[in-house]
Amino acid sequence: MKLQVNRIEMFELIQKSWGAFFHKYEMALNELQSDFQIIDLEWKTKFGYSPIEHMKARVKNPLSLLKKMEKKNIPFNQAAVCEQIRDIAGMRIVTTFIDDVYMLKQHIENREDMRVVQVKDYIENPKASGYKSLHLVVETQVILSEDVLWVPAEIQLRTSSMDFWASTEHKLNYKYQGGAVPQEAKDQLVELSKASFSWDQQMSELRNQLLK
Ligand code: 0O2
Repeated sequence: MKLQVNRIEMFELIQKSWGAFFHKYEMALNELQSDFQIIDLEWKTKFGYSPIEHMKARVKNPLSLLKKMEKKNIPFNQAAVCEQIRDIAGMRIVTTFIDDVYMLKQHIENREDMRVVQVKDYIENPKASGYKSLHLVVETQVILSEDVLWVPAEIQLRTSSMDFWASTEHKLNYKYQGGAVPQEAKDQLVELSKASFSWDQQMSELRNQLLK
């Protein structure tokens, strides 16, 4: 019961007085969105093809942030949260083909205004749930009038079919309050993830044949 009260108090505190803390993450997402919009436009004009199907950005909401702090046992202070939670700014980029995911990774690694600090390849090593995606934890440069910030952000790269699987699975899990999903349904989700990956692979093969 006490934990519940604490959570409510902390939630209210975050909502009331952490506004300035979230600003740098909003700025970082503005930067990232504009960077990838430029890349999308440039590739479309130059090559007639952009690997980016669509993208989405979000700053983690206070409740989701609190849950993560509890899960990771992070003290309730901004410095610790900033240091230990790297996905407060989150960007998802959805591509057509698997190769596009790795092409974008390469592009991000080559940029001077982003530093890749961690790579989690859930395409090569899917999660037990069947989740597939490539996660890059980056620090992105934000130039202020009198300062330069390097703000942490997580970029999730995945194909349309991985995205379809992840958003559907998320909705199904949410319906079951995250945990009580029957084992049979979990097994089915893993199978569906494999099936959708096979589509991804076949589409890639088809593209390679046509490009030849
Ligand atoms: P939301 O709503 O996206 O903010 P770590 O920091 O490495 O100790 P963490 O942060 O759990 O651990 O990292 P992980 O597992 O690499 O990535 C977490 C994010 O990946 C999740 O964000 C989801 O967006 C996505 N994700 C991971 N596993 C699954 C899964 O099984 N199904 C779906 N649909 N998505 C998954 P958040 O923070 O949970 O939420």
